[in-house]
Amino acid sequence: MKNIVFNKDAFKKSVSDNVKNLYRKTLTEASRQEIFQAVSYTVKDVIIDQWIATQHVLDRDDPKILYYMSMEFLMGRALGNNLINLTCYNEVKEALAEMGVDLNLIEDEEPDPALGNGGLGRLAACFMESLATLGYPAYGCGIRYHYGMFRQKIKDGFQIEEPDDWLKNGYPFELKRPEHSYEVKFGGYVSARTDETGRTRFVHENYQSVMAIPYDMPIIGYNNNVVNTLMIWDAEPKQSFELDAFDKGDYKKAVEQQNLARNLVEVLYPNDNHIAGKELRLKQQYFFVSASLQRAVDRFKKNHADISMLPEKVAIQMNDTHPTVAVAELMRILLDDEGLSWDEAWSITTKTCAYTNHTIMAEALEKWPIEIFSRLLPRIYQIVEEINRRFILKIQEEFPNDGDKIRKMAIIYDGQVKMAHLAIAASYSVNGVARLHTEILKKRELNDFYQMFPQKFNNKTNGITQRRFLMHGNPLLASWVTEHIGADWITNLSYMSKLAIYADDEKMQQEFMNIKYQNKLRLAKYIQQHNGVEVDPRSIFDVQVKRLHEYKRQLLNILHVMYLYNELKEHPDMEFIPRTFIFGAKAAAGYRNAKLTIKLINSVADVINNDKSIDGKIKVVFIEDYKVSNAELIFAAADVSEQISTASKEASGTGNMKFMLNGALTLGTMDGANVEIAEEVGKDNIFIFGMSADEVIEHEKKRDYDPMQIFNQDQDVRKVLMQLINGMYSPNDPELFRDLYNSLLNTQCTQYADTYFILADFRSYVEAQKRVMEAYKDEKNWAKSAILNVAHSGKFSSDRTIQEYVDDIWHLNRIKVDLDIDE
Ligand code: NBG
Repeated sequence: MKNIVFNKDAFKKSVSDNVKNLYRKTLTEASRQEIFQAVSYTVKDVIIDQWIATQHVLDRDDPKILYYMSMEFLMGRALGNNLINLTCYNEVKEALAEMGVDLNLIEDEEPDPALGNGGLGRLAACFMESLATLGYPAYGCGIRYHYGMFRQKIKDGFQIEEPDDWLKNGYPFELKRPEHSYEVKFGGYVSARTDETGRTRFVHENYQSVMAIPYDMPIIGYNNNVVNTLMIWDAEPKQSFELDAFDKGDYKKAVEQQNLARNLVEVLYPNDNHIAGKELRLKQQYFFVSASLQRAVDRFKKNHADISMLPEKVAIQMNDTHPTVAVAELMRILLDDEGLSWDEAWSITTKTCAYTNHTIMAEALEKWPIEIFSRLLPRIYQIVEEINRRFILKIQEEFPNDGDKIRKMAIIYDGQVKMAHLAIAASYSVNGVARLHTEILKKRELNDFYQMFPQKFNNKTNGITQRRFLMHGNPLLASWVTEHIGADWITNLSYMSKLAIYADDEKMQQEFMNIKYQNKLRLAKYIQQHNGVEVDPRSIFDVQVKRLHEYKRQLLNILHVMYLYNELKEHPDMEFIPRTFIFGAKAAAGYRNAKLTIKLINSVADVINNDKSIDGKIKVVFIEDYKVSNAELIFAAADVSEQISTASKEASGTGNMKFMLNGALTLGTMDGANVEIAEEVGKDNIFIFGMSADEVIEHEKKRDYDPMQIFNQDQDVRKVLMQLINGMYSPNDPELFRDLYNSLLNTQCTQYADTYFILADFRSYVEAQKRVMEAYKDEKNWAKSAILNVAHSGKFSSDRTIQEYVDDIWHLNRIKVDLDIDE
């Protein structure tokens, strides 16, 4: 059944009416932003019917529901993707064209809702989309940050952060739901009272509280009428100056309570894979977790009198440790509100909560000082203490003669609350996000826990949604694929393998390369407009876009560019295929080496792009404000995908999958999901280099790595590093890049010199880059490899990932939504 009978005239009339009603303007008088709003409201009208119908199915069938708890949802723009999933993108485009409106320009008016940092937040967004497309009932639970990920400006080559005021014009795809508001309490103290039945009750007093107000955003399944909900919580003060009886007349407290509400959800912490450890962050965590759980339990209780049935109807997935207070909050609700015994409450909690680990980076592991935790969340802290007490008894039982285990595994130790330990103790499932990552968790990082609970551990290799990253981002390639193998890939990406038989077909190769060329033209135009740099669409587009982090080794990439430039200067006639090195990356505002690396990339770009003597053979481009919307253009245009993290450090990566789906060849280390990409596509169609994870871990253990040796022995390395400190790229301030130089060589500046093995992998990277150039010379063979990359991307759909979560962890059933349910 086609879900929407698109009525062009009705659509056009609705858009004109909306412009009139919203702005008192005719279409010709309206601005693009106003037309964007009007079109979005028209689309929302269509969505609402499906949304209501989906809710009615949930009410009628009472299926098990997933609550996906995440501090981050990096949604990206909604309009285009909503139209695609409603299967009326082309019809709307046509209708608007008849009205003299270009849909692409209208889409550009939408702010990117950037309520996330990078991979972790974007994964949550892809998961929401796949859940809806597969028809699984799910709520995303998060925070309605007033300011999302900062907007990046580049000034004199330096990153400047500007606030992302994404709500400034009003966001048409959200719906405020004040009728589902909840109170969330902070601070105060807990006293124990004995009630009339003789039971001890814990009463929370003298607290401050805020109201949590949910805003719902629709998550539209592809062509199936299913509309799930992302509920993100805003904070409002409890009725101005309303205080509990206890505090009546306390003016100061009333003001504090108002300020709490005002600050709580103001801004997303812009750290990726790094914890700032700020008190406000813990408040944010408890705030959205408490509100979401209260709503989940209320919803459950509407249909069920017996709370012990909760695990049959509710699954809670914790996206990293950020929402881990959920386990203690659920215990609190079950103990204090529902009056269950500890054992009953624990049994329910540990059948309901599951945890995903997204990193082994030490600086990303959440540990809260007891002082902060207990002061902010006194009752929750009591509960965590009791969980810890019982957990330690279990550890002693399991490892009777090993006192060290308690030190290593306790939830509270050394004055800190360790959130990962709490998550593992209270979850029935602990998963990593790529096979290698999960193996490292089991064998090393979480080995103690794995010994104790082997049955909890499992792997769920990440995935991405092909609806956004192919259909929407690369319509030319999407149509070409459909033309040749049909449209099944849209909802089952494994069908892509049918393309493989065409990989040797020269006509197909040409068509593919032509599409790539068109996409490169599109990106070249964007770069011209945004950077004022002209790039040759016939050059190799070699791309590294992702968060700036030392372990992701953007520094290795730019050092290689510097090396290549030296080579070209020394051997002007050497064989060379023109190359455009494209970077895009935000650095956390306080991360000095990351920001300096951005400056270095821009400085190198300045020198090389303006050196006439190399004839434009190398261009370096830093794309400002890398975000979901320009990412789609970039993936579509890439020839080479740089995935060059130090092996063992990148848990999975998901950009790697988006490039592959768009027919770029990976140049990468055997890290994260690169390992599985290599396995799927075959070693002839990928460029692998560098140390293995085992080698890296071995050197870390032995502490026997000495980058200075490489510096002394490899003249090319030496030359490039000297150029960091001789003013070649910073004539006015030769010391500018000293810290980067030091990070590679100087043990005094960092704990270990070259923590991320950049020099160790440098030669191997240079060799791999040579292989890339050799391969590109043979255009037909390159096209073949590129087509095979698309063909073998099937595994990396988030549809596959979600189905595995459903089969192994959540055990949900699909719903079916017919639009005439109410008629
Ligand atoms: C990130 C990893 C990535 C991974 C995403 C999604 C965190 C803490 N982790 O490798 O660094 O792809 O999570 O799983 O942001």
